[in-house]
Amino acid sequence: MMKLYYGPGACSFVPHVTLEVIKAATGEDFEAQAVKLHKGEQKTPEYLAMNPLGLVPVLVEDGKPLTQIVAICDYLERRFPQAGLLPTDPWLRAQAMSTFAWMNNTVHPTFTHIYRPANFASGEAAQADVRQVGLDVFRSHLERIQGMAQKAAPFLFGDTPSFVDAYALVFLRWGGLVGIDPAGLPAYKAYVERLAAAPAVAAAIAREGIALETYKPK
Ligand SMILES: N[C@@H](CCC(=O)N[C@@H](CS)C(=O)NCC(=O)O)C(=O)O
Repeated sequence: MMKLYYGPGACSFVPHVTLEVIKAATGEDFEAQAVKLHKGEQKTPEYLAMNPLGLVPVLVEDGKPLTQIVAICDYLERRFPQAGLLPTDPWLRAQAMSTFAWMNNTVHPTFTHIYRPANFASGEAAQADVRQVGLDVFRSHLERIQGMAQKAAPFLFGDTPSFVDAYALVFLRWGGLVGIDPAGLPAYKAYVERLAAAPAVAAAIAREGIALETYKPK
C-alpha cells in the first residue's frame, strides 16, 4: 500500500488530497503517517534516511521513497489516469502543470520568507524586511489565484478537485496564519469553501485535524 508522510496543515496536504481523490475514484487505499514538524520528527536519522532534505511530503511506494510535491502528484496522476485529476487534452494538462509549477516554485517559497525569515537574512532588521516584502508579494500571489478562482467551474481545471486546487487551499490557510484576512479575497474564499466541501478534500482535512479558517483579527 502507498504511504504518505505528511505534516498536518503543511504543503503535504497537496498529495494527501490527491490520494483521497484517487481512493474515491478507484478504491486504491493508502496509509497516512503524520510527522510532527514542530517536534523535528522530519530531522530524525530514520526520516533523513528516507528524505535527506528533512521535509514532508514523502510518498513511499513499494518501499521506495519519492519526494517533491510536483513529482509525487505527477506520478500519481499518471499512475491513476482514471481519477480525472487533470484534463486529458495535452495543452490543457500543460496549463494546469504550469499553474502547479508556479505555486510550488514561487508562491510556496514566498511564504517561507514570511514564516522563516531567518533562512534568508541574519540581522533582526533585515529579517523584518524579508518578512514584510514576503508578505506583500505573497498577498499579490493570492490576488492572482483569486483571479483564477473567479473562473473556476467549479474547480480550477474542471469537475474533479486536483492537486492545483489543494495547493490553493493551503495558501489561503497559510495567509490567515500571517494576518491576511480571507474576507478580503471573497471569490478565493468562496472557491476554497466549495473545495473543502468536496468529499475527498473534506476527508484529508478531517484526517489532518485542521481548521479551514486560520485568520484571527488583531
Ligand atoms: N520543494 C518541496 C518543499 C517541501 C517543504 O517545504 N516542506 C515543508 C512543509 S510545507 C517542511 O517539511 N518543512 C519542515 C522543515 O523545514 O523542517 C516539495 O515540493 O516537496
